[in-house]
Amino acid sequence: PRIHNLGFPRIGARRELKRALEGYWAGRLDADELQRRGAELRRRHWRQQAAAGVDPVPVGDFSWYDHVLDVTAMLGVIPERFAGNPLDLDTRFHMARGRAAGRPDVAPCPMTKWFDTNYHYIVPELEAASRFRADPAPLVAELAEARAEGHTPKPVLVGPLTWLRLARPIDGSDPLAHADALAEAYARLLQGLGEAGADWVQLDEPALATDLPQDWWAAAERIYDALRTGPVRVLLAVYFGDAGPWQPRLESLPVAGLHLDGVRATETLATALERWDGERVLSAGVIDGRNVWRSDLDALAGRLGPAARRLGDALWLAPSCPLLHVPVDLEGETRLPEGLRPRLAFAVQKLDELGELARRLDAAELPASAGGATATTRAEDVVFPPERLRRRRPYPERAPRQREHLRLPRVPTTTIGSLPQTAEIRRTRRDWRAGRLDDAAYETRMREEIGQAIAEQEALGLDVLVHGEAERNDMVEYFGERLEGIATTAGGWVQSYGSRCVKPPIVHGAISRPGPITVPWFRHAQSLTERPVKGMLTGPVTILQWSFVRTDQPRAETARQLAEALRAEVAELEAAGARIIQIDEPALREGLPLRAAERPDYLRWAVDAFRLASAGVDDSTQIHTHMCYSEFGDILDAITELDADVITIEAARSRMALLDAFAEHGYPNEIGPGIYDIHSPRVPEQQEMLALLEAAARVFPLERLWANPDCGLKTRSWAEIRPALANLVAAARTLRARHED
Ligand code: THG
Ligand code: ZN
Repeated sequence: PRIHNLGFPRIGARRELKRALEGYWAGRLDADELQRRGAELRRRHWRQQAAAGVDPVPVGDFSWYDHVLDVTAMLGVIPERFAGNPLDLDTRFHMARGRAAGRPDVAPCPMTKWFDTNYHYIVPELEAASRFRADPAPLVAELAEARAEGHTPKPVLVGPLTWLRLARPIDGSDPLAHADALAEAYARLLQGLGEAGADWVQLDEPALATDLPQDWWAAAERIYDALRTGPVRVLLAVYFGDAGPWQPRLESLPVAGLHLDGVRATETLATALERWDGERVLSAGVIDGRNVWRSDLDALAGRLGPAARRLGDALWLAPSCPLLHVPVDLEGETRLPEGLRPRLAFAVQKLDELGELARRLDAAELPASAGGATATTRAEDVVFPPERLRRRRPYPERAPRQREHLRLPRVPTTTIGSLPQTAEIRRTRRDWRAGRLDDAAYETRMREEIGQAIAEQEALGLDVLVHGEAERNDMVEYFGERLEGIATTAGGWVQSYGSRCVKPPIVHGAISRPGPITVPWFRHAQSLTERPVKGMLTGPVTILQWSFVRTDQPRAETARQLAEALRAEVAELEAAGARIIQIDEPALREGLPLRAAERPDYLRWAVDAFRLASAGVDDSTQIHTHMCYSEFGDILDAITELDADVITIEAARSRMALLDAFAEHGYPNEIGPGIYDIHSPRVPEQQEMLALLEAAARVFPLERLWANPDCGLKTRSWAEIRPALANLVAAARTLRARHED
């Protein structure tokens, strides 16, 4: 068999792309230097892949900001407010980050999650009047680069169906009306790539692995039919699942090659391997592109042996999906726990595995038996003891006890948890990690930061305070570093969006809590004020969702173990005097399976995990949760079932549209719809926030309403948040006075 790769991480093993981008945006690097550094990364990545035996190599997986945006630009679909050449790099940066040539106030295109990953793409904006002007020039240039380096390049593009499915019709028009024009535009792109010497072109169609309505399938058939006569061979890549009931329809699309996800859809690939006739290429995605574990090559060789002998070079081996979602290289990870490293494979190691697998198959070194280590228990078997999932009394009976305990005004003011991470705080943490600052000095500095944070909040007149989270980098990494059974890496960066990356922790064993995590910081903060300070935790589902997790047990079991550890932390916070404990679950929504049929099961154990973490407290202790980046409409039942006393949500941007959903559905407990959009440097006026509060007060009684920003304040500066929070406090006070009775 041949081996190929659907896509390599673009960020660079040392985040070279991030450095280059941020240097360019800050004006420290000129466009030539930026281009030089990008070319250097591409060259290095092609060499690394070729060294592993990958042939052809992917081209077009590199992107300056987002590969969906690159295709949008090559299709020439750019919103009017960004008038400019869509193929100019700066135009793409403007679309991604806001601003337009000479105009600082132009809103960026929306950004949202790429399927069920932590990667964010720039949403194409489409209108009835949109027209395509296809030009593959940027990709053609990279193609030439790869050829000059002696590689056989395989251009990679987000496929037409997926692009159209992800596009947002801003005028409410039907995106399918563009299907034929889009097919023509893609045909033109393929034509250009063929003329530039491409043999194969990979079209990525993960949308075919979601619940796709019948008319969309009809469109897929029309579009691929229109592409069949072009000069290039199309490799259609479906990943993150299979086509479900439409799998036969997928397999009969007129393409020269088909890639299937053998990790998420193992059975579907097995069936295809059995009956593939060898006239078309079958790409078997057998190495997990969504996780960091080494593969069981013996088992894979066993599974693939017969098809490999029969199909020869019509069988291609690949990772299950592009390697965008895993870190680049294990090299340099020297501080992992004993015995973990040999179990891990990052992108470079995954390609080595593919090479090794191909060698074994070619040498017919087939093991007698096959069978990899997969989970032996199922999610249904994971037991969340029911008696530990319920607060003692229902919310209406808890609320008066909490009121008694907390003595807060109506519509209390608070913030979500994090306060500005100043350059000073970052430097302190860096110095401590590098050993330039000892533990005692670090702790002293952080306690000073907490002291300042408490004083600032008291001066602003906030009712419920936070310690500010100066000691935390990424919240998930922070908890990962402090729990047993979870490892964190030195440089295992994965792109989240643009130049922004995260280092997902690796859950490799049984999770336990060796000692208190947040309690000493809380205790210090609460000792400085009479007002309640919130204990601040990240929830079990979010830690799970933003980590690499074990595959030898169900995700539900990992969530349960996380919840037990957090429950112990909650108990200790309460014992230390916390009257309010917030457990954030921003990733609850994104954990939803791509297929509707699998969602109820997920929601059941996700809700149970939150309740296991939170329900152990006294009825007078108030549990808060916070969610953002989400459209909550379809999970309102689950949100209600969390039974948090208070939920704070992102709402300011949508001008409280979200409230309608809550109003319609009904939400029985307390709610803090964000009235200050923290994603913008703008300082909202008191009147503006008051209007949002009044809108909320029409839906919720004042007794169940809170006033707070949309999200944490760590990305903002004190100069921005001081006046904004002062206005927020004033707005709440005005509201209270107006509604005195
Ligand atoms: N943590 C984790 N996942 C996330 C978020 C998070 N996924 C969704 C959303 N938030 C993604 N948003 C961001 C926002 C900022 C950054 C990363 C993801 C970010 N990262 C720093 C950077 O790239 O410079 C590195 C952070 C660090 O030093 O640890 O700013 O909040 N897990
Ligand atoms: Zn948030």
